[in-house]
Amino acid sequence: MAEAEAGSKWGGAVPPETKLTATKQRWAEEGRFLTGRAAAPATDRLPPGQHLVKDWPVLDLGQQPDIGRDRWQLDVFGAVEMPLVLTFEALKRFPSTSETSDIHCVTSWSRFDNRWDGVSTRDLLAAVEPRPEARFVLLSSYDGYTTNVTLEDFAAPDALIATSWDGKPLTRSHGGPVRLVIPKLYFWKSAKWLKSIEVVSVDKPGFWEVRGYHNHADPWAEERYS
Ligand SMILES: Nc1nc2c(c(=O)[nH]1)N[C@H]1C(S)=C(S)[C@@H](COP(=O)(O)O)O[C@H]1N2
Ligand SMILES: [Mo]
Repeated sequence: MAEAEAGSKWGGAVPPETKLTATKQRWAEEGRFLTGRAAAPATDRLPPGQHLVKDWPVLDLGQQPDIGRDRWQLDVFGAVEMPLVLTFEALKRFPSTSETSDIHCVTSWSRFDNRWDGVSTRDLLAAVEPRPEARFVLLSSYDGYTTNVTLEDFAAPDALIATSWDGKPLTRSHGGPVRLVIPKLYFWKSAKWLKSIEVVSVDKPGFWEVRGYHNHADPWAEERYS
């Protein structure tokens, strides 16, 4: 009703296609990095087809928006009782949480033991109060990037709206001042330069999801491509 009439703010401008974008889309078509192996035993920290790196690669669409903390805002809206527009200051008034987790990127690198500080997605959801019909979450970023997750995955106990990594403010190249982190999914679901969170009843694929990437993205099930 009102929500549908207002239309979705999610989507917005489509980011430009880059060489990397085209390459990654081709990998999806070719099934690149698929091992066909069963998921590793739960004791193994490295999901199938992944290799460990010690550095931290930067991956994005080639546009790194310069959003200072003073200008950054997060719009939380959709199927919620209490929509919010949060400034960085307002975000900081939420209880802070710290999580150490592993990164698994679909391009086959994994990085262990990343310490994130920020606000738990559960605490944010508790503040906006999702309505009974809420089932999915659409993320939009300041570079025009979008991605989609289920409300359940968004609310994973170790998922957070991160403002720092390894005890230091999140750098611009890694999505600062604020990014999403959902450790249980491939890293493309962890939107950098987070701009809005739309809670919805009907799912809608994001930037990579419409380019052949899996809608769910569980690294342990090798959900790389659709
Ligand atoms: N806003 C935005 N978020 C994004 C992306 C992007 O292009 N734009 N790329 C995704 C992909 S594909 C990956 S692997 C990770 C990379 O995060 P990093 O550069 O901090 O390693 O960010 C994800 N989040
Ligand atoms: Mo990625």
